[in-house]
Amino acid sequence: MERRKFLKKSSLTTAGLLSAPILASNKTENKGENTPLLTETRKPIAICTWNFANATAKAWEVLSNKGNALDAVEQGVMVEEANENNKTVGIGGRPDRDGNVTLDACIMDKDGNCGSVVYLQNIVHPVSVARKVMEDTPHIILAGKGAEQFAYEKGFKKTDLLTESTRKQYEEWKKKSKYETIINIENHDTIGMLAIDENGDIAGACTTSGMAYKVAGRVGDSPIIGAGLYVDNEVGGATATGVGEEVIRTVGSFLIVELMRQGKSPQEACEEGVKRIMKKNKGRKDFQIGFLAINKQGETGGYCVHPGFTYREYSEQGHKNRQVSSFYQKG
Ligand code: SD4
Repeated sequence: MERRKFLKKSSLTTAGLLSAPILASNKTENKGENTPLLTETRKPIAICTWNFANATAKAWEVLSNKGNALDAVEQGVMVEEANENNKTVGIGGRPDRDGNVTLDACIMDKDGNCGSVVYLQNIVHPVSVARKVMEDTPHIILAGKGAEQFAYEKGFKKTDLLTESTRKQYEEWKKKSKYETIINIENHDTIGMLAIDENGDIAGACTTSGMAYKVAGRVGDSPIIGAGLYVDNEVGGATATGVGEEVIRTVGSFLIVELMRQGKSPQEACEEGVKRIMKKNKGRKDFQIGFLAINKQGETGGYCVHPGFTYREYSEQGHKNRQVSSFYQKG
């Protein structure tokens, strides 16, 4: 009896606390869901972390042929999964400290459906396995051996993901066996992609081999819905690259989408996302994070901890590599 009363009271209090500021800010600042209706939507459009021109070109090919955003982001990031020279995604990705390449990926559609694979081995296209998890199972995340078995059942081929070049680098690394992040160089080529199609619908995908030489079994932010990727078709989408542990701690991509819902531009929301992380890491300079966001109108923005992060954008206005400002300045 006592407990029931308490629960009822506390949920009312929580509801009161939560709704008050939202109502107030809508009223006084006229921000949030109404504001975007005032501008015309820029669509179709595809953006991705870093300078992956071939990936956005592929996404654009899908979008400009009236394809949907979900197909565009899947096919776009697949370009990097298949690219052996990208040492942080798919085949050719750097292994964990035991020499195994383990992949993380996720995908999310306009209806909030999502699928994810974590710690997946021997499959070149984890994003497509994630899409199968989303479409063909009642689940969202499949891990490790189970995810691999599921992939084979869906017709994916077993492939050795360690290439000659990553094998050699790994042998070299083993001599010291020192785990360290090297800003903008070693660990940061994860591709996160967001797209809006002709219908104005948004989808996103994110795929990575994670941090090089990580502890076996480590999973980063990239396949975690809300951390490495989040899409809300009413508001926009966000994705992340960099040291995943820090992105998970702030549920970074979800945070950015929610900040946009409250009226922030994609740029402002990404800046706030990085600032939240830096607040928890006062004075730390040894890691990079890059956030990328798009809102329902096709406005884009990005922000990072250290200079060096860029993002690629493809729309009717052209195919551009966008420079991103950073929390710390050069030198
Ligand atoms: C991770 N966020 O696994 C990923 C790493 C990354 O480019 O972005 N690499 O933490």
